[in-house]
Amino acid sequence: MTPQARYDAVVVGAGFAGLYMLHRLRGLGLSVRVFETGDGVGGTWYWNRYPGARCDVESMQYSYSFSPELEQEWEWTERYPSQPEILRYLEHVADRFDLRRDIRFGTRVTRAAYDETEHVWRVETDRGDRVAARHLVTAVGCLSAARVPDFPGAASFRGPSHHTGRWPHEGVDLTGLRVAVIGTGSSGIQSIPVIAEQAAHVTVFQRTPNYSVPAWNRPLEPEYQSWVKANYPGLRRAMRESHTGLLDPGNPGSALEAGDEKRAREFEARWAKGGVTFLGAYGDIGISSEANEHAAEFVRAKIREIVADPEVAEKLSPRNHPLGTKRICVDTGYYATFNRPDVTLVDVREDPIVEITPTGVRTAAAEHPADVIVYATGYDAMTGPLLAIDITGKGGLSLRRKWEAGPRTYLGLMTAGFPNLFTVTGPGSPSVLSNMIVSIEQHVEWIADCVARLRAGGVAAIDADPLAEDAWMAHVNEIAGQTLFVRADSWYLGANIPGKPRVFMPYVGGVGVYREKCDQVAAAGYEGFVLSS
Ligand code: NA7
Repeated sequence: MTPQARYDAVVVGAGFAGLYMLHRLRGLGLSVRVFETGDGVGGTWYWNRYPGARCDVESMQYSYSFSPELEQEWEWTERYPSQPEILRYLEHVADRFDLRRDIRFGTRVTRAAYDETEHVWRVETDRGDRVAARHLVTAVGCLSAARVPDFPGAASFRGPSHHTGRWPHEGVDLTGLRVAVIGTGSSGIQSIPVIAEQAAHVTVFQRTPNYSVPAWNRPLEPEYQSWVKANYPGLRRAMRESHTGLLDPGNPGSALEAGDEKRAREFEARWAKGGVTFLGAYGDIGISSEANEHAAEFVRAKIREIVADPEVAEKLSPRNHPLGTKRICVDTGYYATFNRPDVTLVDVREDPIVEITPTGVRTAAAEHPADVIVYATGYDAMTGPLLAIDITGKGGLSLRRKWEAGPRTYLGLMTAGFPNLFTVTGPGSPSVLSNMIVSIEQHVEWIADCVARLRAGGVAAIDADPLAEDAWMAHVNEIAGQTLFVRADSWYLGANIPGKPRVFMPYVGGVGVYREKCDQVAAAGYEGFVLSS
């Protein structure tokens, strides 16, 4: 038997989080092994190669801040970065910081078990690796467990079918084909206009219409890029202290107190600017149904303005959830695409999908022929990628068991009973409600500092105190309950996965407030954690 390789730390995943985690831990002089399922770096941006894939956070804000040199040398080309550009950026980062030599690609971690006698994690992979490490960091992404619904007959379909998050690397030529797209979240909304340009016909199967705001994407103005680069330190600080990790601080005023005219002006200005900061028009949009309805109706009016057929416009108009309670989408020509004669919208609440046939999609009312099916059907968000690994902590406690009724963490960083296991942007942290890069950097830096202090102090293990975890979970739930978020059947709540517990997973308190809390905990000698030598 070969002796088990030993590392100071194992990191799972080589996306934005895993790459930076590796860099920081290596900077502390630790031996680190990263395991990555993909054959290259990039995580989300390695997998999501569907037509039109683009980030909805602006380029100048969707980048690492840890290296001023990197920040200055990288040139973004568009207001919103496309998937290929983000992937190029991450490949550059991997090369620049010589990260690849510690990453094992094409390797999925299948199991991780905590060995209490030695205070190490024993990690296994699908390639037969057996390694041990004092610290285990999951950097597995929040939207990486792709989900294809279990439609009857799906296997009988004769043509190719692709989930947007598992798009073939060589691309898919849709020229002249009939394409069925199922799902109208961000991935559907971004890809449908691009697919429609190529395909002979597109049939869009929509279960829930979403609110979408124009991106007004364009080449990045060189003057703007230079200005941001010259002012990065202050701008990054503002992002870290903000609510969402974005530069737009949002208007704290009330939509209810603003008169009709002022409100319309504010919404128009934000629509004209484009992007997710539409949500920041008024401070009460996220908490008052009445305030929210003003913003929602503004978007519906825009849909009616853009879409020529009033019946189609009505079908595209979201009415069953408040604006922003499912992730708001940012599009390029989405609504206008439905004015094309070769694009058909099917409302599957009215006319449900019955089965996939060898030649298309059959709904209760009709057969929709298709040569290709695109599943833009989303992810088992946040917990999916973690629970895909068989993780067992102290006393053989399995994470799947512990989280049966929903994820439980202290600060979204650790879960009691699983010592030395850290989760980057895990449930219970701002994570998907924020600019992910800001949240990733904050977690990575907190974890690296923690590991350094534990090692310096001869501490063998850190674990969350169950009481601190209970209190944190109560707080996470309480503040989510004060918002409209809990009113939508969203993936934030696990509602898109049949049987998944309905628990609001991310922390809505804001990245600035959250960072302060994490820093206070560390400054107080890791309050709420149990340290053992
Ligand atoms: P999303 O946002 O989860 O969207 C998935 C879409 O697929 C959504 O419209 C779903 O409708 C639809 N869906 C899921 N299951 C079905 C079935 N069974 N039948 C019909 N339609 C279905 O995933 P995306 O990939 O678009 O975006 C993920 C995130 O990436 C996004 O939020 C950004 O953060 C970036 P539903 O709304 O559940 O009724």
